[in-house]
Order: sequence, then C-alpha cells, then structure tokens
Amino acid sequence: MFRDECELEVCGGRGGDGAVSFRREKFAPWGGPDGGTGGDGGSVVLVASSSVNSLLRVGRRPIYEAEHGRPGGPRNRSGSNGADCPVLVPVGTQIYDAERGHLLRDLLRPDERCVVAAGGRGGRGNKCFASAVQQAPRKSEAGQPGEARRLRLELKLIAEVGLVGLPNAGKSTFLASVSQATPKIADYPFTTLSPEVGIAAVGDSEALVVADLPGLIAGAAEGAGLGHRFLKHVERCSVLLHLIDVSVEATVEPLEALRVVERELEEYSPELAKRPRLLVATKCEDEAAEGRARELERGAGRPVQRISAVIGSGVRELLAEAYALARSAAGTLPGP
Ligand SMILES: Nc1nc2c(ncn2[C@@H]2O[C@H](COP(=O)(O)OP(=O)(O)OP(=O)(O)O)[C@@H](O)[C@H]2O)c(=O)[nH]1
Ligand SMILES: [Mg+2]
Repeated sequence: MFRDECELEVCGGRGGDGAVSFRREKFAPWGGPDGGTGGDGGSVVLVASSSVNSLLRVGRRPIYEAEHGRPGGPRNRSGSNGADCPVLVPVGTQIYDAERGHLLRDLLRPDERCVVAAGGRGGRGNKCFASAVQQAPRKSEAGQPGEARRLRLELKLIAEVGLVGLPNAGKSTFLASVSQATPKIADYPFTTLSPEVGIAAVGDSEALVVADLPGLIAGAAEGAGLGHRFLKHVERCSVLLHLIDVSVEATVEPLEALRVVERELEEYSPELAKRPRLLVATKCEDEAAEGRARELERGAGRPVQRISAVIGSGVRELLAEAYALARSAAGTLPGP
C-alpha cells in the first residue's frame, strides 16, 4: 500500500535536572559544591531515506518521542544525553507545521536530516552557581522541556520525467520496458493505483528517473476515477510524457484523449500545463496505428513520437529526447 500524507506528533526529550551536592571527604569536611549538570534531551530527527517509499509506516505511529536527558550527579558527574529519535521518511517528503500550516523543510536528497523537535537543555548543577560571595549554593536548574509540535508530512516524488495519460495508455508498460521497476500491467483501466518510480538508463552512463502515475479521465478534477490526487507527484518533474494509445483497440480517439488529459492538467494547475511535454503515440505497431498517429500529429499541431513498448521500437529515441529536454528544463523549476 502507498500513502503520501500523514500527521504525527513529535516531542523532544526533557533535559536532565542539575544536581545539588557537596564534596564530603575525610579530610575535607567543608568541601565545595560538586553537583553536576543534567544531560540534554534527545531530538526527533526526520531522515530522508531511499529505502523508504511511502509514508505508510511512519503514519502508523501517532507520536514520536526522543529520550530524556539523565540528571546530573554528585562529584561533578554530568547526566548522559538522551538518545535522538530518528524517523525514516521517503526522499521528497515535505514537512509542514500542522497547526500553522507553513512549510518547515523539504527533504530532497537521501540522508538529508531535519531536527523537528529539539531536546531540552540539561539544567546546571550547584557547582555552576558558586561564587566568591556564595560558596555553598543550594541552587540548581531544572532541565528544560523538549520542543513539541504536530507535523503534517506530504510526499511528492522526485522524478525528472512524469508519465501522464488516460488509463490503459501503456504508461506502466513503458516504465517496465525502460527500467527495473515492476508495475502491474493489465488491459483494464486503473491498473495502477499509486505512483511508482523507476530509473531508466540513457546511453552508457546517464540515468533518468521516471514516475508512472495512475490514469486520468475526464472529470478527474471533480474526483472522477482516482482524481487529481496523484498529480502532485509530477509537480517536480521537469518533463511530462503524455502517452496516447493509437492502436485500433483504443476506446477513445487519440485526439480526444489528448484533449481530455490536457484539460485535466490545466484544471489541476496552469503551471503544470505549461511544463515541457512530449506527445507519445503508444502501441504503434501497424499501418492503422501509424495512420492514427499522423492524424493526431496533424490535429495537435505538434510532433508525436511513436513507440511500441512491446516490440521496443522508438523507446530508446524517446528516452534520449526526454533526457535532453529534462536537462535543458532543469533549473527552471522548483525543487532539485
Ligand atoms: N500491443 C501493445 N500493447 C501494449 C503496449 N503497451 C501496453 N500495452 C497493453 O496495454 C494494456 C494497458 O497497459 P498498461 O501499461 O497497464 O497501461 P497504463 O497506462 O499503465 O494503465 P493504467 O495503470 O490503468 O492507467 C496492457 O494490456 C498492455 O499489455 C504496446 O506497446 N503494444
Ligand atoms: Mg499503469
């Protein structure tokens, strides 16, 4: 199962209290103060990890608490610090303050960390309060409480190329043919229920991260089908590949398919609708399909790339073009 949103509470550990103590030794009956300082509380730290790809697990636990610091002791012994509480989240997780709603941080790279609830400082022991006029202080500090807050996490996948199109257009088949990803493929609509990412090799040494999305249908903006919910995952893609089935089995005419998806992208976000896009005619294996691809090209007024993921034609060329476009578009977008 896939989950791309969750709320949780995070709470830093409390600092340990400072100690009040005096040195007592056989030949030093009035030894000075020697109460040690308390340890600092641990912090809750979110860590972006490439081995996690959903917020499902993180969202199962409602509260994350780090360990408290230990109190200071006699003979100047400091308390030990509380251990941090690391929480692994997928790369691409955005951290929001749930109460005020603002973005705290966007974790874009593996191993990037963000302290979301700092532990409290340990209190000072009475040794720290000794002065020329107060040589035997009985004063010490209490440890500070740790920070506590409610967070909302939202995952937006990080991919350079996003696949959009009607259900059954052949998006998952394309992803499976260019990467190691193993999305579910079948000849009924809405086979793909959650986004999936794969890494496609381009040439000998380059790679392109490709995200496969559930299909869009007319009225997705109003919640039809799986709705717009997953389009946020292509917000960070620098290039979209719009896949259109041109085989004779297609239930929607190619030009109509183009219009439906364009309209839904526009409804979701005008900014996303302006994203560089390649039109791709899929399942282009015979003369009839080629004829429909030409028709689509004429109607759209733009070039259309032909592929067949099953026989492998045009796939390499399409990847190379997507790669070049992604590189030239990178940097003009928010995100990495
Ligand atoms: N002949 C042929 N069939 C294809 C090709 N690509 C995909 N198909 C078939 O088309 C059907 C749908 O393919 P999917 O890859 O599941 O389509 P999708 O766009 O991911 O569909 P959703 O996940 O439902 O949105 C499957 O039966 C595939 O075998 C192709 O290049 N040639
Ligand atoms: Mg699919």
